[in-house]
Amino acid sequence: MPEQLTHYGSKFSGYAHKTGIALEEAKAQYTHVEIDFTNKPDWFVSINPAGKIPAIVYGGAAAPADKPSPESTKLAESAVLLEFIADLYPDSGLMPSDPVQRAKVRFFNNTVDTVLTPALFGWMVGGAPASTIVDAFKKIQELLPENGQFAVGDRFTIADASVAPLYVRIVLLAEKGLPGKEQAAGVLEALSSPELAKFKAYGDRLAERPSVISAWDKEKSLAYLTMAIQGAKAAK
Ligand SMILES: N[C@@H](CCC(=O)N[C@@H](CS)C(=O)NCC(=O)O)C(=O)O
Repeated sequence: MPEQLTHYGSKFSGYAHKTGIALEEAKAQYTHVEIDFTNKPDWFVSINPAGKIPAIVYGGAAAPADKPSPESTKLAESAVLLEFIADLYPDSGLMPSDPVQRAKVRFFNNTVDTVLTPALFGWMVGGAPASTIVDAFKKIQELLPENGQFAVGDRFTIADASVAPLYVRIVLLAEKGLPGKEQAAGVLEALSSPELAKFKAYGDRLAERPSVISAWDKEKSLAYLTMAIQGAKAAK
């Protein structure tokens, strides 16, 4: 039986969206502490010295969010936390038990982190063209199994929790015509083409998942991302 778990996240952070989804999928018992990462409380560095969300405080006696029990363990980094949540709840299927499937989950997540994430930032604030995102989508699509609804088969895993926050944000930004009309239109056009049909069906399936919907605040995310895009444009 897992011990007490406190999740420090934000409903408008893409990284914390990943861990929020995993906790919901695991049906974990946990306390969510909302941290505005654009204006963090001073005490938060005692939870994660790097000052970043998501973070998890695990174990020890129940205590206030800003003064966790000395017996608790403080953990950070979304990739680490996704595996930790899967380890705490092995029956959730968030991490398969088969070694080959486990390697596939990790390879999928590595592709999300090294290909799709930089593509999103380049497209969103760096002026990169739509093809940057489209090429990254194609690389993810190549990893999808021939049969199966999710990243590595028929069960939702932390691979799906990892890519979903990026997919929903890219679609949202593209639908709103951000970061630029041409960049947005190119992504939407590619998503409605047969070439990306399999990836789009997969992404849309994730977007409809209750865990994916409940672990973010779409309006706040849009406001934050719009501000980030405008800030980057003003700095040029
Ligand atoms: N590599 C980290 C990145 C986390 C991250 O950058 N979080 C942002 C919010 S989306 C944050 O906390 N930023 C505040 C800061 O850097 O001070 C992870 O995967 O958890």
